[in-house]
Amino acid sequence: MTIAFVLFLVVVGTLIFHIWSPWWLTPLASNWSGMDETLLLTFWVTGGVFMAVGLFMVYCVWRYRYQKDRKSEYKPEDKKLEFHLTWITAVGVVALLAPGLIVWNKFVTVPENAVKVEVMAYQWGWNYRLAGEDEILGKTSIHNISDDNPYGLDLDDPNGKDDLLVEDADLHLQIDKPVKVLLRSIDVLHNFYVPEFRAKMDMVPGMITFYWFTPTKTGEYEILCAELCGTGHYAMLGTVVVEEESDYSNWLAQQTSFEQILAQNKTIQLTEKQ
Ligand SMILES: [Cu+2]
Repeated sequence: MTIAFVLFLVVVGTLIFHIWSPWWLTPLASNWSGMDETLLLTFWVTGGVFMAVGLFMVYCVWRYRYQKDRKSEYKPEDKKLEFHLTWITAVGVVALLAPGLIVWNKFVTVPENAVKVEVMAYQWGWNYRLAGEDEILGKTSIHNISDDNPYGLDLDDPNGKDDLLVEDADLHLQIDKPVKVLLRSIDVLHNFYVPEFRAKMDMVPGMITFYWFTPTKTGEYEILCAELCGTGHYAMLGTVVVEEESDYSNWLAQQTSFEQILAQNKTIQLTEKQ
């Protein structure tokens, strides 16, 4: 009886803790309410199964407790029960997976009007590249990466000349404008994660991965690296500032283009030679 009671407390206690838990989702600041819905559905399915299995165990411990003149029965198979359990499990697994696949498909189907922002991860920080006035990001290649050209921009591609290179952990975005985030890494695996946007994806050296979202609330949001990437991983932080168009334009005007950086480097080299 005591064991049944303790088991019952564990089941009910877990439920109460889950409902009143202080560790709940941060307020949503993007269009991805679908992520929250799939997450809640997962909680319902796994929570329902947890309650059912837990309470069934409580029942069994109580109902079939030891009694001197009672004999146990050997029943290795039950076709009907197995049939039902297989179907219930199948429905549960489909409920867990199907909505996620639908949301994932939307997550990587980028709308045409999305602004392209490249995120360049390194041990241990974030840099960004935005398209200049031509709204086209210049071509890059890992073979071009050097101290003078940390993004590996193609010097022969005219589209890259006006690209804005943000060598800072702060990224500004305009509210209600869809963004396509192009993810690159210069060294090891990283993961660009902003909890409020419900968006994250691995960044793989030599590859460009991507997703999109629309920021829907102004404010400052913390960027976390969500892939263990070395001893400085915990400190690989940054900030996304979502702001109105005028503030965003002001920030954009302060950024330096690739062309300007090339010119600066040339002057430095020339003065060093003299
Ligand atoms: Cu990292």
